[in-house]
Amino acid sequence: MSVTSEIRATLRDRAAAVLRDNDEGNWTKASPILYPHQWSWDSAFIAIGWAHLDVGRAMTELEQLFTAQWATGMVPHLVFRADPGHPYFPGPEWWDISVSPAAPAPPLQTTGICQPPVHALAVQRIWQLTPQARRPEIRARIHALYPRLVRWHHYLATNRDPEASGLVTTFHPWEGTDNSPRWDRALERIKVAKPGPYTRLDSSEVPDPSQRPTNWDYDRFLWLVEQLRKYRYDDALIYREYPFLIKDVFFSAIFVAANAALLDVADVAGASADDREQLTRWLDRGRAGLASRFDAQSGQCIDYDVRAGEDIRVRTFADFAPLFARTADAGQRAAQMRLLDSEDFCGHPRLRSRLLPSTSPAEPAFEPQNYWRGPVWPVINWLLWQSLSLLGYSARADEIRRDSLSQIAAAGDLNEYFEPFTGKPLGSPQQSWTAAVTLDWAASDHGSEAS
Ligand code: 2M8
Repeated sequence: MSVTSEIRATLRDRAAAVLRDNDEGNWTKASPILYPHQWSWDSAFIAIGWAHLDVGRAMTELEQLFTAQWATGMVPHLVFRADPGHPYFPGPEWWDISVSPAAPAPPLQTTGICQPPVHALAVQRIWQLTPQARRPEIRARIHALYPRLVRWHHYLATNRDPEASGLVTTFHPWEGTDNSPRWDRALERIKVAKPGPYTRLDSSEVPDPSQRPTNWDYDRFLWLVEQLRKYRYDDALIYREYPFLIKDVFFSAIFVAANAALLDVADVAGASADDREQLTRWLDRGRAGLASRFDAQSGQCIDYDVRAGEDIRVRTFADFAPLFARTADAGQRAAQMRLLDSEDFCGHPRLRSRLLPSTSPAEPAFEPQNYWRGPVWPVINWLLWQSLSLLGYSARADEIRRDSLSQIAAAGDLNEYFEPFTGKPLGSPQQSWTAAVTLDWAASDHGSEAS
């Protein structure tokens, strides 16, 4: 299907309408019913979407999120906003962040974990899209937010990487890709996994519960939150005692790209020499950390289970961490590009188009309809598109943009994720981050209308 300028214009209008409908004034619901609060990395993508409509509103999205930053520097994965119009589980009672001295003071309510640091990429994109007339205002706002962004990165480089390995340790599947098979073995090792009684709401809010994590997953997700709460969200204690610690190469790759983005806007923000020096150190360390997890033979980058002391060898989109981190290593790039278009990933004969699925169709754990276990996620493909564009693979990048737009156009409802063989829309409709990347793609015409 070709993406004509007419289709692009329709998509732009629809995507803008989704952001406006989900807009709560100074923050945006991740989606109207399933996710009625402010999620961290969703907000960063959403800010990129807003930047196409109003750069000031885009900055407000990030500024609001950062009001919930913890004293440790952590930006929480979810900020519970008052009166979201729909119930969400698990809510603030389950997290009870009052046990931590680092948590923000009430009435702010958040969770006690975090998500990939896409925020710096958002600031960079906002600045690129800021028209001349608004530059003084936006520059001042970036200047004011920058120290908070540096503190957030400092948290990730220290509390989440006490080994100074360049790899970020994640504490929970909800720190990005919920039921990805990357976590299966680590979750299976958890023996005592019965949390307190609870009632799920999510499975009744999508048309088909088989598109969501299972109850087995939820038992473990919730039990892990109980453990984090027991350790008062104290990172050092968690590191010593807690059963789920993963060196997550995808999260780490976003951190590398985010450090590069903060350096890119350092002049705009009037960054100090100290900040620049720290960011450069984290950037170099992150690159070296990812290189240490790269398997030249398979072309994969491999997560590491810190508790079990073992590699996590499951073929997922996270294998492409070096691409997401925009690696400067030509050998790694070539191996990754070969893997990307191999039958294990985008070259799989049954795929509808060469978009990156969340899990390889050749992987035994692959499930085409189930959340992070197979479907195509527009936001992940947006990250890949950006990286490939920056690395000079413009034709391949443009194909991803075109195929993503035509998939979204055919489905019509700006869904959360898509079935990779048929393109069937799945999960939540009117998902804000899908709308956001649609706006960015629709505006990024590299001169080809093509099919
Ligand atoms: C999904 O996660 C939430 C929990 O945080 C859920 O399933 O209820 C994930 O896709 C996550 O990455 C995303 O930020 C969130 C909101 O879109 O939904």
